[in-house]
Amino acid sequence: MGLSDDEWNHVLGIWAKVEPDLSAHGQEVIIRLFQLHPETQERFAKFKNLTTIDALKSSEEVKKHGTTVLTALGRILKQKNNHEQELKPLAESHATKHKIPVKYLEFICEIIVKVIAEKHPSDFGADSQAAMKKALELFRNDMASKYKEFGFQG
Ligand code: ZNH
Repeated sequence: MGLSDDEWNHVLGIWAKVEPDLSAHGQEVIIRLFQLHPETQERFAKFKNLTTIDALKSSEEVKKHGTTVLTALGRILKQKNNHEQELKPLAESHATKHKIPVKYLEFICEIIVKVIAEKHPSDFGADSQAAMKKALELFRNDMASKYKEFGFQG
């Protein structure tokens, strides 16, 4: 089920507040993902050496990856569900190369909502949060169905 115009306005409105500081948001999301779900860090050959919270926090590579992830996600959200072109290459790499289970996408989406809520308490009210959760659910569902097209059960 899609989002209404009003819901998309909420999603893109809060995203406009996230964008000016995308790398700090991205860094926080990645670090929290690794802290809460250590098995996710094992998927990254390039982050295996970062074994302490201080190492994660001071890593420019982590920051850079966080920016990459949120930039891609922002591009997808801005398509308001007409995201086939943006989603397909991402689904392909995550299905065939990185092999990232849908469960891990759930983890990161939940963390994204929490990080935005903490950083923007007065701009991310209940309606916006609900709209963002719905948009991320659409994203995950479409990733999951594309995964299957690429032969990955997720
Ligand atoms: Zn991911 C990579 C996005 C989630 C893991 N990613 C990546 C990139 C991007 C992204 C854009 C680059 C390009 C390619 O494709 O490769 N992600 C993203 C997004 C999301 C994600 C948007 C959601 C939201 N990932 C994820 C998760 C995980 C991952 C959850 C795990 C757990 N990724 C990954 C890896 C990689 C990537 C491993 C590779 C890295 C390097 O560089 O090495």
